[in-house]
Amino acid sequence: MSDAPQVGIIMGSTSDWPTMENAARTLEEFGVAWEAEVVSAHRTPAKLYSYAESARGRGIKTIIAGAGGAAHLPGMTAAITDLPVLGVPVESKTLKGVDSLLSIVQMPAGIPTATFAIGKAGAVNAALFAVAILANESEELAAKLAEFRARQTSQVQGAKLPPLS
Ligand code: RP5
Repeated sequence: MSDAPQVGIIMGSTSDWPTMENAARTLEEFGVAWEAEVVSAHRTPAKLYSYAESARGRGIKTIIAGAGGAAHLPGMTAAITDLPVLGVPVESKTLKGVDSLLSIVQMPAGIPTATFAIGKAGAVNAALFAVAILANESEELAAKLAEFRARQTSQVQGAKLPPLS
């Protein structure tokens, strides 16, 4: 697989990294090359524009965008590029990420922005979704994804509940 990043992970703040590194870790498990940057829709709007506008030309196939609070980063990114944008609502302190979720999920018709679960589950699933997108063009990646799913199924099938405490 090529070393050039195929997935761009962006987030509104360094404070989002503990959530978003779960996406990076998941991509690593599949050997998918990624890049990560802080790109804020409201603090660095010019950087957002240049990042999103240049992404396709740099070989990026899909962008995972995480943000919290008034989380307009995923939607704004999707407005600038027609690459698939996978939005991760980061858990906020005051509203527990419900604000982030609603900010990302309620895009008006015309600019689709995929929306995942709040927090770690969303970051992991966005990465798995990115792998699924890339797997359409890679038999090697499709096989790895099938293996991952089979392994997960057998782990659950073999799970033992603890005795009553
Ligand atoms: C958003 O504001 C970021 O995505 C982050 O989740 C939130 C808080 O940012 P900091 O104040 O921690 O930098 O833009």
